[in-house]
Amino acid sequence: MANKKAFITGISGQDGAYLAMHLLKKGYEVIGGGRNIQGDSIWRLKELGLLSQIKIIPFELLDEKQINNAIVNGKFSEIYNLAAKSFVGHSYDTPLATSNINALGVVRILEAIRKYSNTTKLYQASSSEMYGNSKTKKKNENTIFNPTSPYAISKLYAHWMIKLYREAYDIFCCSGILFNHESPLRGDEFVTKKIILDLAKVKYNIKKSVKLGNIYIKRDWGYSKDYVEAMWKILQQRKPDDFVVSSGKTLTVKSLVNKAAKYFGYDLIWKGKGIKEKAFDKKTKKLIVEIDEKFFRPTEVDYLYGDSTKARKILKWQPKTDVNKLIKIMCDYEIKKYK
Ligand code: F7E
Repeated sequence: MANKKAFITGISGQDGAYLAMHLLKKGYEVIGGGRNIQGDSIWRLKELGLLSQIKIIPFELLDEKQINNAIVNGKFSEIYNLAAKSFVGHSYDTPLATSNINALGVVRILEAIRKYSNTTKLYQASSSEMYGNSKTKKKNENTIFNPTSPYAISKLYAHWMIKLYREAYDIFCCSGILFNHESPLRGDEFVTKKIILDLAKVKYNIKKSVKLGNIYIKRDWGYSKDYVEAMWKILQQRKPDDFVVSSGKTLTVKSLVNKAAKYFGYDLIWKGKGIKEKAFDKKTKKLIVEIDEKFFRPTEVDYLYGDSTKARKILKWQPKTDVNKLIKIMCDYEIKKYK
């Protein structure tokens, strides 16, 4: 495949790094956009050994002029918009920035494509958070959205704008409605990484305990490396469309803690209720997990479970890594690092 040129916004994030790797393997020229493209923020690209193979340009979803210039000059075949304020918990403290970046930022890209580069294809990172507490058990592309956080609402706005530009202006733009997807490259504040990182710190006596919020919520967790393949496949279809990308299994934060703890040699027993609930190691009686009110959100999505039948059928995509394997990959990574 010659001369396919992809632009990834948010290239320094978990998905940006894995997607860059995927596209380079497919023979793409990869350009990345980032707000802070120096020092620590590009550790993921360094870790995957990609820095010498990609070009990174400063890119900010708030800056219309910069977006226009990047798109006019770049002549990209495909753009993957992965840049966002992505931590749901923070979105309650930053509703304006969240809306401006996650919602209006996408319109800035769509407008630039419509005006200056209308054959460029666009992938938009939509989110399972848009379903919020919708009553449907397994969520697919037709499930009614019921967003319950500033983050989810900003993503839903962008989701509808993508649909509008597809229908009104014939732009090839698509959304992947991705359920939670994790990896060793996940940011430290997201719950999977936080649990595993802190279990490692407890094990090696760097931390007293793992402190968590609501451990009874359920999520459908998959592996980011598998999910970036779906992003690419979405843009290779003849007709633009939206797809749910999920593992099809759901479990509570509490079961994830129990499973991960085993890799650190802990067999957890839980005692107490509500914010007094704690987990101890059965053998040594050592305190491992505590609940801290600080990590509860003002509103919560209790349960997310995705139905990716459409992606499996049309994209011929399916996850290769189930949640148990994902936990092992993430635990092995931290154990190696901390040992
Ligand atoms: O929380 C609960 C928390 O922050 C998962 C983003 O990629 O996926 C991600 O959003 C759940 C929530 O991810 C703690 O309340 C309990 O219910 O790992 P998370 P998220 O909010 O689901 C979606 C699909 C996205 O689009 C987002 O960009 O775990 N939880 N205790 C906790 N969460 C955190 N972070 N920390 C805790 O201590």
